[in-house]
Amino acid sequence: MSDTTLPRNAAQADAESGLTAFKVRVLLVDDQLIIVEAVRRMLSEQADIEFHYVTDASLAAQAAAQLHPTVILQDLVMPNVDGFALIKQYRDDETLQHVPVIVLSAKEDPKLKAHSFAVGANDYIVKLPDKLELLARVRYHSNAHISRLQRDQAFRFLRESQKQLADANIELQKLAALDGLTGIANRRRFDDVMRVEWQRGQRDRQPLSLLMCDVDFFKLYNDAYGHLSGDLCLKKAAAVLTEHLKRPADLAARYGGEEFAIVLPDTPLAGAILVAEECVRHLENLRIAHSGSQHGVVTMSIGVASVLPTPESSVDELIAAADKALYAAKHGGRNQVQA
Ligand code: GH3
Ligand code: MG
Ligand code: MG
Ligand code: MG
Repeated sequence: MSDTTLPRNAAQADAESGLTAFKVRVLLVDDQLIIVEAVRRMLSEQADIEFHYVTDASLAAQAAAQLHPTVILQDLVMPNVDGFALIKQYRDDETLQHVPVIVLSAKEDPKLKAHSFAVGANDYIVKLPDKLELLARVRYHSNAHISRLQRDQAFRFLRESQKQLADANIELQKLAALDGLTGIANRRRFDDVMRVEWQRGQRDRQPLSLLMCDVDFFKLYNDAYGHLSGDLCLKKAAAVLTEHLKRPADLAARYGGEEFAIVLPDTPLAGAILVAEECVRHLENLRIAHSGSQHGVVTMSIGVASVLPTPESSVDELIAAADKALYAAKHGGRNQVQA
């Protein structure tokens, strides 16, 4: 087993810290302890430099992957393992391929130098170098690598932030279309959907139906049971309306106060009246006590209108027609549908 100083959790610590404060972290791979000691002495007084080493070259790649060094000092001649092969191995490893490698060679030999660079080394020093030179080269290569890591980290952070912002925007848009009390579509969404469905109906020559729904004697309900009970009652009415929608394109919206609207694209009058009847009966059958109503329970009235959208007609006319039918339902005794 080789003599090493590897902290097992160095990579983990980096990953957990979020935005990392990078340190110069040197990994020396050399089989000779005397060299290890000499290099250690040269680097030991530097507060910003962390020194690690491995003397068993067969463990070098694994050690480097664990440690995330900012620079590797690499011996060339070691028992069993060729330093050049090791450098190639680093370059083939996704996590190590960008880590600068300084060859620490016994020989001043142009061929060895050339080959070192050819297999992917970043620098070449002859052992033992002067302390000042070693420090300068270690710092130079480490700083370049740290800049790269910081840039990668900043890009990742930016990408993640952009994604979060986009997600938040989608959520905001959804929220902006919803009524705060009942959770169904709000007036703004109703207006948007009406405009779109009007155009679609014109293009496809399909009828567009609108239901205007209004809770009966709701002012009296508030007076008798209080506003909080009134709010709860509106939530129940909204739930009743959404329950009777049959197609994905159908929309129930809170039009305002205790009034709701239902948009039914591609639906003729007869079909729309059926949906309205179901809603009126359903709310009545909930039997929510209402002392101020002649029915004794909460009810609603619905006016229904349907048109074949044309360039000559308008959304406002459809709304006015449904309003008029609603007025008739109120005057006809409430708790009913008129068209
Ligand atoms: P009608 O049968 O003719 O529709 O009588 P109404 O009392 O329901 O009609 P009116 O328009 O006079 O009263 C509507 C009431 O709805 C008055 C208002 O206080 C109440 N209201 C509107 N919005 C809300 C709300 O968000 N919560 C509660 N609790 N009440 C609301
Ligand atoms: Mg050696
Ligand atoms: Mg009203
Ligand atoms: Mg009302």
